[in-house]
Amino acid sequence: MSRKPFIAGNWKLNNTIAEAEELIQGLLPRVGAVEDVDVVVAPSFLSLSAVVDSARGSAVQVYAQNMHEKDSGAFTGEVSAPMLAEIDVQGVILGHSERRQYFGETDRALQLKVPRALEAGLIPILCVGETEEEREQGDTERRLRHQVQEGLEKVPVDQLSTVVVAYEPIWAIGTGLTATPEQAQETCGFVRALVQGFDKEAGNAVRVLYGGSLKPDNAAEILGQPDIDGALVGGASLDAESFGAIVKAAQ
Ligand code: G2H
Repeated sequence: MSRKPFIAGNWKLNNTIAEAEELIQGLLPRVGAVEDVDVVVAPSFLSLSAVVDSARGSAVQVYAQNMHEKDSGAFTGEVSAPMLAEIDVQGVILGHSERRQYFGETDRALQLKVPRALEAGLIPILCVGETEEEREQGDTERRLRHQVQEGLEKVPVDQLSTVVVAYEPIWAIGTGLTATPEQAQETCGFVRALVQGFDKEAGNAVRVLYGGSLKPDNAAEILGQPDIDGALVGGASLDAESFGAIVKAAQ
């Protein structure tokens, strides 16, 4: 099964609108015409419109970093799927470990967010991953099973392979530590098997990404693993040259 590689830059809480504009302008000559890889950037909410406008007509897709599971209501400070779709955002990162860790994002909320994103025409990137303690205690598979099963439980079978799943070992995020290619392959293969447990064909087709301190110098080895279809890139996505090099490594 050949799956289209997928490289997403998660800009996290970085870049003013002016800085986001500058970054996308630096990226477009490098990756704006790439057709054989899905290239995604995820700026902060405030920069989304500006980046969508700059990227229009290019191959770069613009995603949000989060959304609420409800379309509207008394949820101060939140943004909904239809609001993102209205400004031509194409997808959304959901359940990033920083949202789970610092903002109390739960598997239960994700169970609602993932199908809601799909209904609004957004491609969800469902993030899963274990802590260092969970890995040391041999608890990685139990944790991932729970996250994948809750996150995908309410997704219609015919839409399962539209979801992108990002495996991000929490101990490797922004720490400079990277899973070895063997560790990353083994765990991404396990994530794929979990999706195959819902539906064999969807599991074969679903894109599984690796995330956690991915850089140009370790990208080729990690992206060369059979069950790794791309990457969710944080720090290295803030530099146009580095992100361009990672996209190239995926081609
Ligand atoms: C993991 C990753 C992108 P970084 O959070 O989501 O960030 O590459 O900085 O570890």
